Amino acid sequence: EIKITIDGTDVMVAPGATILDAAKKIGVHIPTLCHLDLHDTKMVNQGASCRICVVEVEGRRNLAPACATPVTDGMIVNTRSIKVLHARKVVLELLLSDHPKDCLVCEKSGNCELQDLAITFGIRDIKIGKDGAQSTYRKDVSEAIVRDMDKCIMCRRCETMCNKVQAVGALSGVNRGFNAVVAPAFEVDLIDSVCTHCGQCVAVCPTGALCEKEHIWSVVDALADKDKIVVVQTAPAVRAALGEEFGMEPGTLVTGKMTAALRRLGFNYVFDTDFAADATIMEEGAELVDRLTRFQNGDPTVKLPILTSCCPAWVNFFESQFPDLLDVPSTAKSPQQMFGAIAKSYFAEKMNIPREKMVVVSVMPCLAKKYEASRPEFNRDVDISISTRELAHLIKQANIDFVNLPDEDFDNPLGESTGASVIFGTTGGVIEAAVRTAYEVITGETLEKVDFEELRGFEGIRNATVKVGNLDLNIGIAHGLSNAKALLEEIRNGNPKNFHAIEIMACPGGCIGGGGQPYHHGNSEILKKRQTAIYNEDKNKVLRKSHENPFIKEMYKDYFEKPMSHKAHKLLHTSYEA
Ligand code: HC0
Ligand code: SF4
Repeated sequence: EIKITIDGTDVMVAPGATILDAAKKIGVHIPTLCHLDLHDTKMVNQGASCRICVVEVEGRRNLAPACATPVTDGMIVNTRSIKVLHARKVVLELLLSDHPKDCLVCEKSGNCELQDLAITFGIRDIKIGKDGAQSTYRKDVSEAIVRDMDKCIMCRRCETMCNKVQAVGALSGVNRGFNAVVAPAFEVDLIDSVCTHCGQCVAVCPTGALCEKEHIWSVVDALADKDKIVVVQTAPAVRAALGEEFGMEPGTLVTGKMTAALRRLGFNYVFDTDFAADATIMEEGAELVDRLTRFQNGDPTVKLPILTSCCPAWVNFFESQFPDLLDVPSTAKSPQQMFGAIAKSYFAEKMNIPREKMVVVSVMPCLAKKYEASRPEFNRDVDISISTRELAHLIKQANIDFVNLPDEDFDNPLGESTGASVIFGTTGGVIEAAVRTAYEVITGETLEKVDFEELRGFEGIRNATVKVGNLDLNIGIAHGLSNAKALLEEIRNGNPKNFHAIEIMACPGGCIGGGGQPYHHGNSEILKKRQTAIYNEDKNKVLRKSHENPFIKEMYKDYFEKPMSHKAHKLLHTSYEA
């Protein structure tokens, strides 16, 4: 270990640690901007480009960036000398000198790390470059993400996220000087690039350079239109994070308050994506059982492993990067899209609501769901998709005292769900839900212990073997697209681990860490709390297997007949395109 002194306090750290690491150990806060420690992925964006973290090191003439300066034995560091404070102020003024001043109307306002620093440092005037020209770049608006490079500070966090964590490779720094921006290859728009719309770049961007495409006012308009029946569905992961937007502790489950808030906002039916997640298990589970049976009967054409298909960023990823494997994933639509299709067929017919009168709104932890809803093959079954953050804005602007709301239940029939569907919101949950149902279908026995601990956790790639009757079911799980890519390459190379089923979620942690969730700044402790909340909701449910949902049973009896029926294929399944 190495001893260094920071602001008069001694600290011992391992060789290779940076001054920033050492300062964190003793609770000395050094401001950072470009630096980002993505704990859950073990990745660090260490650009050392913004220089806001500079400190004074005794015996050195120049200030040192704390994030990129390794400690040496006996080092004496001052993090708050007048020289340091002046340097940070100049750095900030330089950044702000070429930054738009429309903070009041910026989507990141209140969540912007540059704005926070300007507040902390009491910046009242930006003297540098006062009358100079500002660099400008065209705005790029996709279904999910808005890129406003005028607000980019070239911290490169999005690049690290897009290239290293997600292995997507859509964003990289181009041009020099005033023209420097982060952009897709050949500076095309995101929609024309390999972007999967996962939204993780938005989640880590410290400023308003990368934001989501908002639809708050379309929802308000729909709610105000007396000719419309507005139906809302809420994704599993939203209930585990929405409370954070109202100052509640991470990991607080707000299912009942969320439902109450949606009712007060004026939605005609407050339903749950979880209902459709149960339907997904019926369809995907049946597909899994079908493929396994054919496999055991020696059918050489059967494709294994089956891959989950509920994450639209993942679907986009395999469509563009693994076009040779398009027949491997399940053809089941995602729960969001199954819900839309069910609402506008089964439910609409039951209630006698004409399709053109119904507006389906989804509340998702995800930005890719906005893109998914816009895919032409889904015929706008989901009209509007908003994020967890956007729902929080809607609740705040409607003056609803969220924290003090009573707990209310979802409406029926599309609001009833089982514990199996709730766990969809975390990495490992979809496959655990599928196993709970597949086990009973294959063995004909009742599954007594529904918790499959071996499928849970946060490791980027996990695998487990679950005994299902006389079959050893080999399961793979990946979250984060670089992990997904590694697993997919194994499949392309002959599936040496003999996986039968693989769950993939694009975002680190699964949907609890989605690009539309309250900003968590890579903090894995927050993700863990959200995950615990999800497993608690499952534990507290009376019914914990999708096929036990009484309203799912009724729907199949009255409408779809059975999983993978002709009607189910038409409404609940899809196909993929390279
Ligand atoms: Fe997810 Fe989903 S679990 S993808 O992360 O499958 O967004 O929460 O809604 O559709 O259910 C997101 C979350 C969903 C879907 C479900 C799945
Ligand atoms: Fe969206 Fe979930 Fe996929 Fe992330 S993991 S892109 S939040 S569906």
